[in-house]
Amino acid sequence: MNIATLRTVSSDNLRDAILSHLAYSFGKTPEAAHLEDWRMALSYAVRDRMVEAWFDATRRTYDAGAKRVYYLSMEFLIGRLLEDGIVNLRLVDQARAALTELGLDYHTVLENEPDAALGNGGLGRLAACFLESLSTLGVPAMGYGIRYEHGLFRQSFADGRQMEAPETWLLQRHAWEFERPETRYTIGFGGEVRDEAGRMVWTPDEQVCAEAFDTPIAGWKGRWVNTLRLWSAQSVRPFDLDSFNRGDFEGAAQPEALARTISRVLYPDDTTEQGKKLRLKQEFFFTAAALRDILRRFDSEYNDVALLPSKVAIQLNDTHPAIAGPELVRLLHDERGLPFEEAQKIAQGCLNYTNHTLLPEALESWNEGIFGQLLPRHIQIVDRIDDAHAKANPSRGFSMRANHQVRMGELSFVMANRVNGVSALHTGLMKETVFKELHRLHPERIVNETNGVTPRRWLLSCNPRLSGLVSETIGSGWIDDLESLSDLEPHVDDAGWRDLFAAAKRSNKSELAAWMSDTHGLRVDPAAMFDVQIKRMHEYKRQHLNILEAIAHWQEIKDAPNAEWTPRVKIFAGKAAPGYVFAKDIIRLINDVSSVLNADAETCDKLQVIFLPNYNVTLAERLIPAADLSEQISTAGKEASGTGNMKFAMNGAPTIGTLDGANVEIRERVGAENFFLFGMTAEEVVARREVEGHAAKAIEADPRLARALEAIRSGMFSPDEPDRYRHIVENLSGHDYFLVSSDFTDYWRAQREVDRAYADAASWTRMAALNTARSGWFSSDRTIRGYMADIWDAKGLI
Ligand code: 4GP
Repeated sequence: MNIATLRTVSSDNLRDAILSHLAYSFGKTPEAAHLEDWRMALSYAVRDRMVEAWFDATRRTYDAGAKRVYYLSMEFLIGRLLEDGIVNLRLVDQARAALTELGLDYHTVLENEPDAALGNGGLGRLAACFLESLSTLGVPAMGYGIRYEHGLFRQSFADGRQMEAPETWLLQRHAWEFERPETRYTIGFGGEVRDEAGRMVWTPDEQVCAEAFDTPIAGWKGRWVNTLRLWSAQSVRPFDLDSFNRGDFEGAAQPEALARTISRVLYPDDTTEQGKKLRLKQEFFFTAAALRDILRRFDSEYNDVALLPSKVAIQLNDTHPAIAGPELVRLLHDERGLPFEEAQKIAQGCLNYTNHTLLPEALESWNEGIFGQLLPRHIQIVDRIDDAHAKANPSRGFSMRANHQVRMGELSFVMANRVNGVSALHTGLMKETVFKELHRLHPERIVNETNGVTPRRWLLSCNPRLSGLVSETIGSGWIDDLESLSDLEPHVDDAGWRDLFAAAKRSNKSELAAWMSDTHGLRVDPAAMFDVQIKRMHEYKRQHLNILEAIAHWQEIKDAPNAEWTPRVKIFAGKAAPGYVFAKDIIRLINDVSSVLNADAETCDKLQVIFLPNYNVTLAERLIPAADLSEQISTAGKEASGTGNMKFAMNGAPTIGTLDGANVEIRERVGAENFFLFGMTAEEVVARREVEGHAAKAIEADPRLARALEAIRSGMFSPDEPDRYRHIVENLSGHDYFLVSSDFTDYWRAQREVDRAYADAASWTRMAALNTARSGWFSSDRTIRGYMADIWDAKGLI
């Protein structure tokens, strides 16, 4: 190879650019290169092509004096970025050809990239979709979060039990970030506050340094590129050479290790005092660094802080960055000398808050002891805000301080210009439940922005067969105008077109089946219905309702093995929080049931249960295009929105679901006849809980349910430990807060309807295709436009 001919890194020819990076960025010849080197070289070659648009976006934003949007989130569940980049820059054919020429397989190279699991679930994945849509729409925006060294844990199973191992995505080289050693802020904790002639001065007794790492996020066609800025915690003190020279190597390394703890792990276990403190530290760490960065940028353009609300919109993704309220007030009042009321008003003009859950245990509140110790000045500011709010609304007994707790939801609400829910139902419930009092006081503040997902990743990139067919049928305008998927509608009645739609699904299923066989040694028949439930494990999401139905169905098949059954493979994937024992027990139960059912020669060609380990974005990208049926079966009133539900619909998998979260809007749009509805409504759920012995009554009324529960109770699925799941059975027959038993009978009915519908291939395909054609509204581009108009008052610059 003649290296001299390959000098230009920005070569138009992707192959040359890859070889050039291999040589000059990684010091490797093609002969010596490992797969990771190739992946890195390709990533750099793709990244180079974003840089110009990135600079351009920055320049245009400054030139236009445009309002900027800042999205503060503890989680950005971005997954892999290489394919995203290739797809959005429309380099797929080139990249494929270049790699083929170099003797490499495109998919093998892409799959070498670690999945950046810097989030737990929906809230984090939503943030990632939003970043991509913000770039697609040319909105001057920036995401701020934490550069966790360890993302969400890696899940495996031992005897069916969830095992957790650290996720080590940063052990491999990461192609996408630019370290910014010059962008560092010192963040303080603890210490004391002194009143110096009426001016409050906070002197922290602990400090860490937040250093920025930037990842470019390219929108569709690479026309606009925004930045995801993640903060890494480092010691402010230089390496302690004295200790080192004395031979105290541990002591010398300690400050660094302690400081780094803050950005080491996503969501440390917060069941301990130490864990709680660390979590609060993380929240303040990234929020304070972001605010300092935002103000620094603002100051470089304007010299009047009164302009802040017209130039800056800050979105708090849930309450995790809620400390932004008091911190911004502190920066403006304590540090810049603005009167308190004015500082508060400016802060309120910039801040907005998205609520993602109504579950009481997920609404953050901090013990005032811990809060006051770590943030002694902020607790004073919270009290002052609280007092002012109480004075302005004297007839209400409302406070953001109750039972020695600081309530972050209330704080976020009071400090926000707009507060939003993430689906119509959820927003309505926010008004009626958690924020009832505040909504009455500020009736204009709550707005709804139903979630969406980016069609670039969740259709174009993850499902090339279907997206190819869609583009052949209606052109490629749908990619950034998803509502135009409705142009597919006339084709669903064309048998020839339906065959193509069905063939795409079948090929996706065969591919998944082959992957499950190669990777997990599982044998499944791609002709069977793939019935998929993938999401975090939680009682409200009711994976146990699904497995209970599987048991009952299996028992029914065993009663009449020669009857006509619609073959099904039930596929589960999802992680349980390490401290959530009940959710972990549900995982184990599903695995135990799977062992028994899959080994049953009489039934296994009719019903199989599979639990795939280590659910992450990459696995979702594999499963969703191959799904026939989407399980969205939460107890009504509990799922704020769901976004997986949208991805499935888009990829032609009808939903079996309750009237919960965005299911309601999905059903409205795809049509009731293309959605398998079951279960109680949110209102009925509340009423049902009041019925004495509701679970026992439901079991008494449904012999199938009783028999399935009895099978679990008797130890049929855990013969070595018959009592293993007794507590689950007791829960479902007793308290049953999530109303699994009460919803079982109707779920069963809906599942049999699914069986019948699936058996009629033509009408099933029509239904699946209508789901795709009518899901255009669920693009995150639409959601972001909603935020721009209703919340941020921001404009796109392209
Ligand atoms: C999730 C909600 O549970 C889900 O319904 C919603 O679609 C998603 O946020 C995005 O809005 N909440 C979380 C969380 O992930 O950590 O509270």
